[in-house]
Amino acid sequence: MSELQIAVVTEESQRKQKILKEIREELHRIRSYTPKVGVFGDSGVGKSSLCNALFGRDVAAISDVEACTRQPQEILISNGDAGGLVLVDVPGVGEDPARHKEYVELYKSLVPNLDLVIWAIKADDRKYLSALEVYEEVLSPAVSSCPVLFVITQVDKTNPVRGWDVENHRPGVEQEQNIIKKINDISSRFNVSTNKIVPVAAEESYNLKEVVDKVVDVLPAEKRFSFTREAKEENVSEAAQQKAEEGVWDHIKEKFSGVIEYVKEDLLDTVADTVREYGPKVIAYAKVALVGWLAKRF
Ligand SMILES: Nc1nc2c(ncn2[C@@H]2O[C@H](COP(=O)(O)OP(=O)(O)OP(=O)(O)O)[C@@H](O)[C@H]2O)c(=O)[nH]1
Ligand SMILES: [Mg+2]
Repeated sequence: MSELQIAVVTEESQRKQKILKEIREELHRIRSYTPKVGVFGDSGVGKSSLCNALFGRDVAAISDVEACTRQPQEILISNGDAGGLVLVDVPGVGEDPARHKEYVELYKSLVPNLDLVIWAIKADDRKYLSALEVYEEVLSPAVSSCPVLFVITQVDKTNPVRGWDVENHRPGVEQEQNIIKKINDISSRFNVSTNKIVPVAAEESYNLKEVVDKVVDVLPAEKRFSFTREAKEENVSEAAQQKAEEGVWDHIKEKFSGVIEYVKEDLLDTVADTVREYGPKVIAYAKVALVGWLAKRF
């Protein structure tokens, strides 16, 4: 090789190394991202119970008698690994007409810093007029770009209450029909797609996987992984895992569009390097997902 050829090869390899380093840094950033999730809903609808069930950790003391969440409370939940997740538990939406304005201002100041809002409505609650007002002022697509997932809580209390399928921990036939009615009602009142409304019964572990699936659908690509990382493993479906993992790579492809083709061959090794810190399961999964992703996207 001539000196010129050697210089060209060296320059090329340095350029590749630089791109790969930037990709590695971006991967690390999104793998260890700490998402901030706001949980909105009247007092006692089951926000804390839902979070405890979703994340498998004791998020906050659950109270039946007194409203225990008055100030927005930020709770960092973490399993000791990278990232964690911040839950923002906000005081009851539309509970106290006298404080309506104050609450709306509070929500308005919170929302721009949130990656997701979980809006909880209790299955047997009929009067969500003030909640609707708050939603329109604070979170509707006209005023905010924050993704929102509606969760209908305590659906085991749906009429007929005795219709709950105790053995299989799921709604009976009649309850199911009423749950569908409730979904349609919320969909038309809040003007949101039924895809963004999930019925759950946290204390019955009913439909928690569906919540994670839908969260993954409403989050932007680069934030999906961080949410599935923190959810309790049994609540994360394979499809959710796959979408979350693909979200990582779609984000990388988008952010490095123009140069990613150039380092395509080296990406697999980079994956192995970068996910090592997340344990063997993630390595195996990320590799499988990446091979499939490369085949699909290139
Ligand atoms: N039957 C039934 N009860 C539930 C379910 N989820 C929560 N509850 C009960 O509802 C009550 C309120 O639950 P929390 O999780 O404390 O509600 P919260 O929205 O966090 O309440 P605040 O913190 O006061 O705003 C508790 O008694 C729970 O045991 C459920 O899926 N089914
Ligand atoms: Mg609570």
